Amino acid sequence: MNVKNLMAELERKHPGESEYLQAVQEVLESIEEVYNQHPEFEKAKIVERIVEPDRIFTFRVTWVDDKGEVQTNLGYRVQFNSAIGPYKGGLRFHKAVNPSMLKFLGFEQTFKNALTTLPMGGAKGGSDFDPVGKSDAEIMRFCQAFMTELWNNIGVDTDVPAGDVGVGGREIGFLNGMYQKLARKYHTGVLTGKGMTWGGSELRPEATGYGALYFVQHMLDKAGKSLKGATVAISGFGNVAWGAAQKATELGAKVIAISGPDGVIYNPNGMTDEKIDYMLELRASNRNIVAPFAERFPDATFTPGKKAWSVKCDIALPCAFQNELNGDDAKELIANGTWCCAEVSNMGCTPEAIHAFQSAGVLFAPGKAVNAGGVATSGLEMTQNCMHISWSGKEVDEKLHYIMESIHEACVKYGTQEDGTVNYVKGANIAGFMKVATAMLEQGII
Ligand code: 2IT
Repeated sequence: MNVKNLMAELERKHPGESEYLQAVQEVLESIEEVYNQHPEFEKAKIVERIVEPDRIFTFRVTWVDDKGEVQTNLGYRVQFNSAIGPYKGGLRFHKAVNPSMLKFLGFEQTFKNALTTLPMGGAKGGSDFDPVGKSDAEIMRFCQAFMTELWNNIGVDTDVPAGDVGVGGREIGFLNGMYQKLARKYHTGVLTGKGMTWGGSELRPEATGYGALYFVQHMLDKAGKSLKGATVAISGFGNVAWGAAQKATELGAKVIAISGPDGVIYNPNGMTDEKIDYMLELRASNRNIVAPFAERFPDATFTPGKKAWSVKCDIALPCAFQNELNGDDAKELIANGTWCCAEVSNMGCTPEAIHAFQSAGVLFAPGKAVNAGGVATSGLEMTQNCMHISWSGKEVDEKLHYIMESIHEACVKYGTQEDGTVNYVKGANIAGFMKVATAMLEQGII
């Protein structure tokens, strides 16, 4: 394999798909050396196959808003790779959703799911529907309209969607209701992230953030550091940021920043249960602003237009969106003494930021390892649904712990460098790739 030639070919085939090309390039650069030691991969053209999705469904979603006006959005499902199991991955509702974004997410999901130890292939989907400012009734009508197109392409053993940015428990409820009505199939396992009374798993809402902090714990242990007393800056205030803030606080760290598109909240005294609960209220309001946090809690201050990375912290946890932490942000963090950055969002850091962290000796781990606890717990939800049982929160948490530890071990196995430190980007990419590539190789040319 020659990364430069492969990337040139992909750029020619998929011009302008910047997020997708960025995600592919990162993985190819990490695996190049190992790949070239496997002539059987080269012969089966594994890499040329693995970078292209199996298929993409694109559809129109038409619905009527509260004013009676007809609205039209685009809907997608990218079924990326099914070599190790049925397609699995979230749905993102965000105004910037396009095929490039969903292809990058589906590609990342394929390797992330491989890391979880569970048998799940990779997928992603969503819509350019913008939930900001929408009423609950509008969100319901949109979800129903979206499912009228999607239902025929998903299923318990084929493709199992879940939430992502803009899709939480409320949306999964509306989507599942419509799925059952259309498909006349009442298996509880066709979507994950369900409510607790209709097949949801304990701890699924918390799992992405909790899993991320378990991973960070292992990473810090290995480096002889600890979360205790560390200051943490978190971007975002949604489901992922909420779980991360909760677990970081429980493990003895102080969460001193959260942020939104409108600016940053500086929270010098750390989180309380009340503050963490309020994050849920902020999210549910559909306004996508974080400023009211400082009105509600006077010991916190709001600065408009600033990112979480402007706050001096030990540990930075991007929990919002891709490329939300760039090279300049990384430099600012490094100058302020940050010694660890773990991506909790998918591809939260730009390549320049990752490079800056790695050159400065900042502990860095990529999203597909750090945030895999979310989809792993979705996998556990599928298992419970298929067994028609539900595990206690304690049982799910134990399994989540084990999975995050396994992912950390896989990163160490494939990412340990000559000086004994771990390159987690390389480790995660090689570990995920080796599993999917081997599965593809053993199942022939299809
Ligand atoms: O990015 C992700 O891993 C998710 N949005 C969760 C996907 C899932 O199927 O639970």
